[in-house]
Amino acid sequence: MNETEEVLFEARGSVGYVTLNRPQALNALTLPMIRAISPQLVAWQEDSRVKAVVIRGAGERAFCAGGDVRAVWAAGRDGDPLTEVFFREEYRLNRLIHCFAKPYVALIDGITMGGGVGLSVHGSHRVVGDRTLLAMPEVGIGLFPDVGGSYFLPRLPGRLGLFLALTGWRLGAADAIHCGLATDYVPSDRMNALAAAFAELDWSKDGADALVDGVIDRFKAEAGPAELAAHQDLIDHCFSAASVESLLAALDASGDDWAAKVAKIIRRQSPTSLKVTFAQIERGAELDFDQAMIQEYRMSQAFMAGGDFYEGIRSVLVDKDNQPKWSPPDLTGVTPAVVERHFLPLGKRELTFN
Ligand code: QUE
Repeated sequence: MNETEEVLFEARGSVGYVTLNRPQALNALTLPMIRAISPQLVAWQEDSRVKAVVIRGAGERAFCAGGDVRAVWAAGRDGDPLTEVFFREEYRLNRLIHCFAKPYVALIDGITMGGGVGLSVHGSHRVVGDRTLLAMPEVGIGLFPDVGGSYFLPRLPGRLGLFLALTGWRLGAADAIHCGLATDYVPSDRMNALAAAFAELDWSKDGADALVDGVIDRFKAEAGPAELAAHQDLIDHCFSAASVESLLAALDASGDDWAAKVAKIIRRQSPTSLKVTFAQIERGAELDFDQAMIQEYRMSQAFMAGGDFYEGIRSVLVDKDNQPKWSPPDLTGVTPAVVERHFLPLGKRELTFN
């Protein structure tokens, strides 16, 4: 069994359990964790004794706060190849989960951002709890909503995907279900019992998916009202605009207090990230999963060659001043040619599978 201290594996009953085990770093996903999880998932997929996989985070605060972007930041500064290797292997793991042939149950009862969304949203069952705080906040660190965001965001109801991508909006349990990012709500005080119940199943009785559904049905509850449901019409109207500038104008013109709050959040994000992400979501609607991941790998490498990612990590995670100085500082400086540069093929460095 391929195991590091940063991620724990256990086979119990007919279930493979993965525990992300860096609670002091909100279980942020490192390259060694990716390199441990990927072969273990392949082994469990091929092992007929294993009927399902359950993934969770150690500790009560987080499922997974994202990719270990601080390590990637340091690598970029030092000219270390981690800036190429990390995204390649993370996106291949996202694809492995997307293609996983057995039930894959993610218990996302805590902070789940970026890379943590990539470890959960592509699975068959995503269970949220009272501690869930789910977001794709990358435009706030001069990056873009990756880990398959090109694929899953354009496929959310209405214009929610673009709204989440450009705001980094933090979803609780009810909103995560409203958006379709989560499948079920289980109260946090039942989450450990839920996790344990899968190992007690008699898998000879029924189809694996139906059995997993049946267990979750025994523990689930109503998540309550989703805040975003009340704003769906406004979101769908404003985020159907043809550009970032015009969707901001639509939010301003709505005269709605909540829309003003949304516009203010968007205006704090990296202008480059905003315009590139707008194009990413537009193009992603037309791509299949593998094409989406290839597009994202191109984008990741373009962002590594730019400046806003380094400034974003500095301001949010290193100096923590939350005063990023984006370059260019406003949307007018981000020309169509600059956007287009983030989608160029990479030749021999292109993302491949297998
Ligand atoms: C946007 C992000 C991330 C973020 C904050 C953002 C992200 C990420 C982390 C993070 C948080 C705590 C840690 C850590 C990383 O924060 O992707 O190592 O201990 O991983 O605003 O995309």
